[in-house]
Amino acid sequence: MTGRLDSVITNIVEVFIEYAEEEGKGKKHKLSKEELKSVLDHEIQSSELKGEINTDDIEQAMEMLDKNHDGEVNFREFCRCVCDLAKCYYQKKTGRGGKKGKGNEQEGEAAD
Ligand SMILES: [Ca+2]
Ligand SMILES: [Ca+2]
Repeated sequence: MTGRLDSVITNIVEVFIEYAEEEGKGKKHKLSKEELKSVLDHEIQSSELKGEINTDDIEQAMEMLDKNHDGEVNFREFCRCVCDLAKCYYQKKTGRGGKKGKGNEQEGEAAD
């Protein structure tokens, strides 16, 4: 038996590994700009989520995700990206946690 979260978690890891190794250039355990574009283009298909990340401007997406500014997206940064998308989707679905802080951490439990 595989639970839904089992699939989510294994998929996140497998997708990251698969794309991080894709081009053989840059670091194997990180996503280069090209690899990031590739993963976003191929592995995000719903228009709702696509709207959250602009892959036409991959420079900007990279800047947003590359928290430690080494020019690549590591697994931690990738997880944050997936998590942010999940939060966006949650907000859209439930209308909760409205404010969309760009980049800055805010755990939305404040005055609702
Ligand atoms: Ca790579
Ligand atoms: Ca980075």
